[in-house]
Amino acid sequence: MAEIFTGISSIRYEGPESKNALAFKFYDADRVVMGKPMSEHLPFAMAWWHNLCNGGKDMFGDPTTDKSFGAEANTMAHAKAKVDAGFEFMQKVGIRYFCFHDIDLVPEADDINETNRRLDEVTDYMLEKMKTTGIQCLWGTANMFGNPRYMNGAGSTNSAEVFCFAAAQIKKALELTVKLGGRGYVFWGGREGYETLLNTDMKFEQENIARLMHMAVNYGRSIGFKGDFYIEPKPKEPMKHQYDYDASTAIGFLRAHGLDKDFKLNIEANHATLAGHTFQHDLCVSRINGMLGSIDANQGDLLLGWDTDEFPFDVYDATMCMYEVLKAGGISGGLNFDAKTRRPSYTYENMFEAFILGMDTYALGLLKAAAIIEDGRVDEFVKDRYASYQDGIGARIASGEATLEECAANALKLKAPKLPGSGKQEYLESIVNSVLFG
Ligand code: XLS
Ligand code: CA
Ligand code: CA
Repeated sequence: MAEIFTGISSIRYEGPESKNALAFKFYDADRVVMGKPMSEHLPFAMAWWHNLCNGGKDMFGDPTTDKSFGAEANTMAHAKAKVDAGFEFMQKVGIRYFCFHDIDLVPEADDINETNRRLDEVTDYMLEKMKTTGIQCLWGTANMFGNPRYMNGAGSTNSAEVFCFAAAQIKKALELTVKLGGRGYVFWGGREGYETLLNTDMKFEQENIARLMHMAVNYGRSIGFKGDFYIEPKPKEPMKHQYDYDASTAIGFLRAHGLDKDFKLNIEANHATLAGHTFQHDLCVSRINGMLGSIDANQGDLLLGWDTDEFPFDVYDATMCMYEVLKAGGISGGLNFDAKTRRPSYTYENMFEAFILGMDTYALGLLKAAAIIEDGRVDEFVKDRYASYQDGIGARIASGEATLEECAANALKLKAPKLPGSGKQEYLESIVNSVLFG
């Protein structure tokens, strides 16, 4: 098998002083941070769709990058060339995981039976590569948004026939995820939403999504899938309203339908900001509910109102992300670069530069988050801020023993409360700056 990314060798750590575009400045896989090597804190994954399938096509123009990898489009030869390219790429970058949608792997046939046969063939080929390289599958999923049959959703579709096709795709994608040893299985409900309530029975649609998820859990467990199922929240795009709006909404849905034992969340940075939250907000909501499973590590552009899926370079965001991950005691999933190079960055070398940027950004995020925790001033401040709940009436409130009458009597006795302690936001922000840049 011929080398695809010729002229690019394995990417090495050279340190912050390095000017070599094809070297890591901060990601040093074996460096131990808070008791664990960076590579374990940061189980990075390559998204098959962006890195191997997406050539930069957008609504206004054709692809700028050639992702044929020497094979004819829409053939099994191309599917296998993508496997060759993907494994060579991951080995050179030092990425240990990948994520996939079913139809990222093979061209979809008119007959789903033939698509399934192709999927079997390509995953046999992937499995061989996985054995020789040690590269693993982070998660699998089914693309239930691209094909026109999903115009009205998959679980939420108005057509029982289409619902069955979604079930068939999930069944196969779960089988493939088990075959490839995937840690997780994702539901991103891109078309699970609506354009107008004039034609939509929202209650029925949401219940049907839950029914489909229950079917997936039952089947997955029956074939030995032991990993987590994930919902990946996103508020909009492609639909105007998507049911999995944000982490809180998705957790409420999972609990309402008895799915919370089998599901966690896959939080994507760019989706959180589209929902009007910071990335950290949705990570924190997931963490405090015991549901932080996996992360799609990208970033959006706050000047644009859509999902730009950029490689992350914002060290503040990466720091606050890793702060949540460290507070969660790690995640069972990983950090998937659901990100694509900008359209004018069209060379193979640019693909490597993008991953170097993302991995270095998260390495910095990890180092800085650990430093904030080790510094201790932020944690200490937060603890002190709630000190009034440590004894007296405060302790009775926190333990759930106090009654409304008791609290009210306390207020009447005090006549007027003291002002609560200062929030000192600016002081805390300056601590973060001095930890980041001091
Ligand atoms: C799209 C989503 C999608 C999921 C997987 O916005 O990010 O790529 O991660 O279906
Ligand atoms: Ca996205
Ligand atoms: Ca994603």
